[in-house]
Amino acid sequence: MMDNINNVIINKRVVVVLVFCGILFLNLFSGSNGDTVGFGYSVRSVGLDSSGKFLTANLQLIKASTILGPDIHSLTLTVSHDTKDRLRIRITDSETKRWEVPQDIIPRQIHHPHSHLRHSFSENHLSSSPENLFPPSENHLYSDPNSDLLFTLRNTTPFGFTVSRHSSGDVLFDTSPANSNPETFLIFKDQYIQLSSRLPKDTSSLYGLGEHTLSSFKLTPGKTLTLWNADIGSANTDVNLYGSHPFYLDVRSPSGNSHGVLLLNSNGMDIVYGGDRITYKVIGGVVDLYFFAGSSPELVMEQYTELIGRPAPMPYWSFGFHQCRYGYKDVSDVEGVVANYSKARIPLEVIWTDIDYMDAYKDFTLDPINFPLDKMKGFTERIHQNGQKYVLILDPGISVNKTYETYLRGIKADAFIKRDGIPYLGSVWPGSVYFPDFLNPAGGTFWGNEIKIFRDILPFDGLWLDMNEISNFITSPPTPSSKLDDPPYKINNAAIQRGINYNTVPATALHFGNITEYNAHNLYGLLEAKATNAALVNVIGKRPFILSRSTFVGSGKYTAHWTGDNAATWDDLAYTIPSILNFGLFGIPMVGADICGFSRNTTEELCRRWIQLGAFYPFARDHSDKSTIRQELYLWDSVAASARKVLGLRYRLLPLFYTLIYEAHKKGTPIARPLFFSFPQDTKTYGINSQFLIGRGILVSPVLKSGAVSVDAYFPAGNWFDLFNLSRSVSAQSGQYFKLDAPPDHINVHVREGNILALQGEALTTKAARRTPFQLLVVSSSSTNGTGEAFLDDGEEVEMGGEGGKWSLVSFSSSVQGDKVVVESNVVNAEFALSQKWIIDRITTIGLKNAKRLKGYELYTKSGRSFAKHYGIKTSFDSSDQFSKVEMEGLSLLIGE
Ligand code: MIG
Repeated sequence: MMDNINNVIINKRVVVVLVFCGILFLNLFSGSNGDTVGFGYSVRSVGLDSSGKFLTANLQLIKASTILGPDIHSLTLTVSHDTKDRLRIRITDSETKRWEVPQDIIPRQIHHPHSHLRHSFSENHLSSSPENLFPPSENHLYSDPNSDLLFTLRNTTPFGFTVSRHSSGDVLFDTSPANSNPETFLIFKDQYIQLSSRLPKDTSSLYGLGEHTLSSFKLTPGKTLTLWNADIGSANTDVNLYGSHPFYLDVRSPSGNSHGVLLLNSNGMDIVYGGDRITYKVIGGVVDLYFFAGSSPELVMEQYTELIGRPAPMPYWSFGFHQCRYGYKDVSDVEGVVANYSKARIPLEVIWTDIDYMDAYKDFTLDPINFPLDKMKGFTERIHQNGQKYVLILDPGISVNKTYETYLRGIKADAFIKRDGIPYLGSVWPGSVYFPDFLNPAGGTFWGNEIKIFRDILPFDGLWLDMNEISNFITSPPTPSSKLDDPPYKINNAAIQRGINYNTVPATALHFGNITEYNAHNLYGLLEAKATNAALVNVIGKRPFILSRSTFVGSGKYTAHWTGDNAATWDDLAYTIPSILNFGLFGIPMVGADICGFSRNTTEELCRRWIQLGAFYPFARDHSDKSTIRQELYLWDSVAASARKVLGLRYRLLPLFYTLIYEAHKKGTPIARPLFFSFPQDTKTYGINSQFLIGRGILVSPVLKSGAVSVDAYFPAGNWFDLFNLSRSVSAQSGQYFKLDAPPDHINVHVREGNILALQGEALTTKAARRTPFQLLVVSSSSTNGTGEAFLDDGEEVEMGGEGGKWSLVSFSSSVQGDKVVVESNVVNAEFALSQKWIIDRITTIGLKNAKRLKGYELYTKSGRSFAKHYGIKTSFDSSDQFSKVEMEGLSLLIGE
């Protein structure tokens, strides 16, 4: 009986929802005169531009529609093979210049919209026999002999194209109109652009398109992913958050061939992902699509960051452990935290202050009572004496206050965003504020100057940029005469089609050069980070460390990122893995989530599991909200003990983390990587959300559930060794799940055969850790040769691995030759490493198969055969596991040799 009643109620709900959807559909796609949102375009003429490099075509509107505004009648399509791995497709208004991401933000080739056609084909010719559009030889115009990407003009009426992979024939992107469904047509209006592609549902796995908190790293069908930078806590799943990254990685099974797709557009958009289709619905700008050929995920990242900018190098110290909290009361509160870390023997590298330090929340000021200058000076001095660092927060809003010098200088420089000819008045923590306009050169200069003045007073080491979406406590009413504040297509802002002006600077506000906030909104955080980065190079003269909440395509060139306001829940703990992996794909490899959770009260168990995982985030910071209980790691004995253990391993791995940011800076490869980066042909890795790799071969398998003391962890084929206890191993014949013990104090971290790690010793600061000898861990493999690298420099020179810089790169390799394991090293720029006198004092070789005993060893250097008499070398041989381990201690091999 009860069941029946429930059924009836549920059925009723379903009916109501369906009717509602029907109404929405009618409203959107059929106006009063029965027309639809659009009818698409037909191809008029095709040919090469005057330079002979671009394919260009003219597209004419088939029939006008008025829904979501009038259509643009004539479009120009340009296709170019920018590099052998990058294909670009651009579509814009043939007559009128439209907004695009400025060239100085992301430099790229100019596609002239009005280029002359060298060859052109008559309209009749086109529509009568589209297959024979080009004589076979001319067909090559769409391809490039060096490129694996192929553009095909597929349909002429309505227009549609495909991008395919030459080598495999795989269709990567297919905009052919389907079943006269207007949802699949190209629509191009001033404030609504629609582009839709078919996807092979069963063989394509998509990742990216952020920023969102999602429970699954692999995008799941049936989602609308909205991109509009907003101050929405990341504890909220599936909604637009602080940053916009219209980039996805598509991994095709079973080959593992991967490609990337970027829609370079800064306007607000909804991206509807249906599994078998992806549809962009954008409220401005142009279609500027980039395809990155891969075909490995790593190569996609290299190609993507070649366009958008390689990730910034990070100072060595930024890989230490960070502690922050919103609500530190005063200087002695903060100093107490630092002292307690030291007392508990838990590594603490960086201490942060949130907006509490400011005088009435004004940037570049100090609270005269709780954070007075003299005490802050003493505090930073002691911090620096300990070898520690100090980072503070800045919000973009400048308090409107005639006694505030920063404000007065900003007014004088005319540095603020305007509306109706005067600075736009927002409201944030200090009350009324103006926002610096970073599109205005004067805005950047003003900001940099304020940073300089403040840094001259207080020697902070890095800057934290919050609220830069821009977050605003008020929503200004729309300007009635403008369609910008309230555009015809409502993106799904905050999942409820909140207007785009909601709690931000209104779309009709103006930046320098009359650029509207409507167009530039999503760029603000990127521009603030860029200006701040330049300021820090100028003021400190060392490699900058910046942490920004809001990001856009290319932000990684200037800043690190944290995932914002998560909550202290087990679900939030799990979401941090997809979020961090996504930022790796966005070219922002230095990323972390607030360890132990930001909002809500954490618990001892959650905080313990969180530091176990967080110790392996590229950026590791404990941070919490003002209204929550304190959560510094020393507060619970079990958390403290776990922290010592896992941060101990992190600090031993510092040379690896640092080498990975070097690799990221040179090639765009993320630090924290999805398993498929190293195992693209293992399709079972495509759906993994709860494990990740550090670099190529370290697998982190955390506990993400309350009460759990074991973990079901997936291991791609190979032999894997517990990094805490080198003699515990997991052997996966093919990829398979293992149930591993995960007692309360333990996280499973394994290294795969074929890796060579240069480790250093544990210490309480990175500076102290860098003074310890190196230890080489060779994870021998009978099936693959081993490799490993260590990048070495002083950790803070502005350039990383630049020309004329003081750095060394050591490459290790190992191979099994008969009954020998041969380990070799090669050094580029040895001078720097030699000058530091860094030595390797121990070589541990694990993973030896069928070894009965160690017979001996020989040591050679490049200068010739020299049985360097390393007296006192202690060797030990251990065969207790299925594998054997050999240890050589007491060495003093120069790592630079
Ligand atoms: O309105 O500065 O995400 O990390 O502690 C909240 C106070 C402003 C939001 C940040 C958070 C920070 C907090 N900020």
